Amino acid sequence: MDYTESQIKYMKRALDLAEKARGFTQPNPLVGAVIVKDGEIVGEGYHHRAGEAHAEINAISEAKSKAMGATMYVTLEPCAHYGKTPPCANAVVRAGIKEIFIALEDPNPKVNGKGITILEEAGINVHTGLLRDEAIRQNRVFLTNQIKKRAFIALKSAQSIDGRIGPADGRPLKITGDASHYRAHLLRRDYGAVLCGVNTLIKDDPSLNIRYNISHPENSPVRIVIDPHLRLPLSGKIWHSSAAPVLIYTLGNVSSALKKRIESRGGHIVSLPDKDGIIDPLRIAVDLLERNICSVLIEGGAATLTAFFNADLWDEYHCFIAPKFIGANGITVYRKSMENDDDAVVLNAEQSVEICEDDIRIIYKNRQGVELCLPESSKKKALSGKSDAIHLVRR
Ligand code: AOF
Ligand code: ZN
Repeated sequence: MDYTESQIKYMKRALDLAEKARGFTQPNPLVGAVIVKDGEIVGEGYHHRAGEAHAEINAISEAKSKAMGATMYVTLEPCAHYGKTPPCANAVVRAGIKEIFIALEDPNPKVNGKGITILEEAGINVHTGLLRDEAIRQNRVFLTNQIKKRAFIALKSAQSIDGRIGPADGRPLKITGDASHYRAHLLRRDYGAVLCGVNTLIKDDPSLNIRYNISHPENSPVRIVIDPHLRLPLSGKIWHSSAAPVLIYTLGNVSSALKKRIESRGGHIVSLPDKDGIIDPLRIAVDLLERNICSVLIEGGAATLTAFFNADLWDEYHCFIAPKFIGANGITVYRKSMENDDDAVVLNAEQSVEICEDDIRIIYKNRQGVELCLPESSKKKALSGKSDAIHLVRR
């Protein structure tokens, strides 16, 4: 279907409204709604946080009786279930909406087309797919949680132009500049947790918090360490800042004395089973979602990033590149050796290449993204392998 400029404009407005609540709605999606009558917006709303009213309800309460005979633009299929709030699809029918544009179907099994059926059976003219790709991108965390039943995983590295994240002896070295550093802290705000491996914790002594006064006081990301043999020092910076809880994934049993010492510092230990000598990244990703941590930013080091690349357990990769060579004896981001040509890990560039003063940031996305699990129209586009920006690597 071809959409008019004003239809696109109203759906963009709905997406912008939804965006206002970023960081506050999890585990729920970001949703925005706009009601238009005689070429004028008569009601707008968005979902502010989990447990509160859904977007459509907020828009309908603003439009009041003007919703009768009007058109609604909503970024996600109206829900069909009694959850923390009653079904939006019924409220849309009751309000007298005559036509509705929906950007994306809701894959939540409680909804999954049932909302659209309610609207159609009530005689509403329903169109789905307007700005669908934008809606998929906006709700990639929610979609990953619903479809893949695990936390959304973003990887991040700061590296030299020759792909090194540090010198051979492992001593910390500032690779990227201040602008990238600031950008990386902004990035942390978008995730439910920030994670690193124990080697990075020992070598770099990170706080894993958000600095520059840019955090939302209510939702600092949980700090997570993967530490199979509980080697983490009990004196590091991570224990000094009380920004957010510290979660430690380890293997096997933990002595009760050590457990007590960690817990007395505010840490929480989660033991997971061994898989080929490491903690299975998938178990971590599933466990995170079970704890209502819907997304995680994994910041290194090389062993941790490689484990997630190898398990193909990542959704997005933020690669900051500084204009420096560190040299052939530096540590590479990806540690596995290639045995034959097919072993190459191939990434798709996504959206944009951002300049951070002297550095650049490229966002890559996994070729097996959630788009592939969604209905036919978006599937075709995803399979074509094209992205909106520069396609850096092609097979
Ligand atoms: C909508 N509009 O604004 C949102 C929807 O626990 P509840 O009752 O808030 O339901 C949460 C589920 O409802 C969530 O998993 C998703 O499927 C849908 N969210 N639906 O029509 C909204 N936030
Ligand atoms: Zn709803």
